[in-house]
Amino acid sequence: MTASLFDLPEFEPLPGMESFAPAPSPPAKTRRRRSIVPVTSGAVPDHESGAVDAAPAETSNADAAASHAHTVTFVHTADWQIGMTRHYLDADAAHAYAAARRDAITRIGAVAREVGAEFIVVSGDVFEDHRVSDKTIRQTLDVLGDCGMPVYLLPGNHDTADPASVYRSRAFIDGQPANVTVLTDSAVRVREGIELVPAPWANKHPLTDLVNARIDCAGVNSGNVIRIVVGHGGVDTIVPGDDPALISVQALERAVESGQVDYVALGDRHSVTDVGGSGRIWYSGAHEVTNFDHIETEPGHVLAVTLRREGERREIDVAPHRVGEWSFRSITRDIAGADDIEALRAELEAVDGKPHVVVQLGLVGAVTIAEYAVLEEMLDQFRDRFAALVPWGKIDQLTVVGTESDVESMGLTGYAADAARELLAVADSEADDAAPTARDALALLRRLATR
Ligand SMILES: [Mn+2]
Repeated sequence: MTASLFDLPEFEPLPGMESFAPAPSPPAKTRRRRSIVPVTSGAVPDHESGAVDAAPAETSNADAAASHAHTVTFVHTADWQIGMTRHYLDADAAHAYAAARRDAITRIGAVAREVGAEFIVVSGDVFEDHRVSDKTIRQTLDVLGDCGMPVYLLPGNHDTADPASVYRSRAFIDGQPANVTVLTDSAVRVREGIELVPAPWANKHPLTDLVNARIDCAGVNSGNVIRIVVGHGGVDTIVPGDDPALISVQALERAVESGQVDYVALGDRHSVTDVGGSGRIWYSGAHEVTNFDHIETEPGHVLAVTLRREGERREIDVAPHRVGEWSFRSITRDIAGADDIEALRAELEAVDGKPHVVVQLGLVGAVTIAEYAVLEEMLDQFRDRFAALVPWGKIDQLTVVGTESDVESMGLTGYAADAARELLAVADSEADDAAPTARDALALLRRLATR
């Protein structure tokens, strides 16, 4: 098991592990302020250090101190996994979903410009894997080129920086826009006073806490530099187990507390998550949903981060912005008759933006053959209207209860009536694997017979 539990496409929490998966995350619209003095979130003055450097010689002590102050605003995002597909989407929906995941990058660029960001960091898993098509790579690079500011890409566990890496492909190298940088182990000086400390994945099974190892390498931060760590993987306070690659939150907090680093921009977990108690260690979450809402609680966001550092005095402002448009919803309902079917109809009807919503439905209970036929006809219609409507694996276990009189009411005779009775016996048996198929066949038979 690698440290990247949360981006496994179909990861379901193990029994008793539910409490680990969707850790508390802030409401999307809440602005998180931890500033000593609130930082104005608009455009960051282009070069306050430059401006102060140019100030006349009679500057006061306060001005002299300010000459060492640095402020930066940037956008933190991760886990785009461009090229990802979901098996439950048909061709149309899959196409729309892929396009949405690209369009969300365009919205990230817009958010970045709106908040006055100087750059965008993508904390790993930019691409789904090494096999993404050249077309996907080229289209992604075009969108990145249009962001209008530097974009730093970190190789994560899906897009490791190994010899077969996407980043070494001809399509990537030929198409790489000037504003796009693939991060390596080397620290990056964005500009005076602003530094990135990246911890890329060189292979899929690191044997150490890469992020804290890179922080150790970066050493003491004596120069009043704003240091932004860019890392990927599971943290030990959320992911259970003893994987040596798990990132120690305690070590991160020490680095933050001591002033060695100012912010840790993490990727791998698809829900936006404030890690630990410092308010300076975050997962941005995926920019667009990748899994159902009982697993991913807050995907579809990016974080606008403003950091200010002036000697001992440090300020931070972290604000989530919604960029995702799709949602994957898990719904379970007990169906015990016509009223419950109508309630479900009303609930599904009320969902906004159906072409961008995938519903996973777990129905339990018991219905008559006639009710089941109504339910199936209703779900058929919704299947056309939602991006997808799929049964929720083992949870979906509706029992069809029927009697001889149900079969008689279909008005069938001869072989057809015998077949209906046979199907009824199978549909009623809880143990039979063919029960769901028998149930569907009965409902279809009823719909055909009562037309
Ligand atoms: Mn990952």
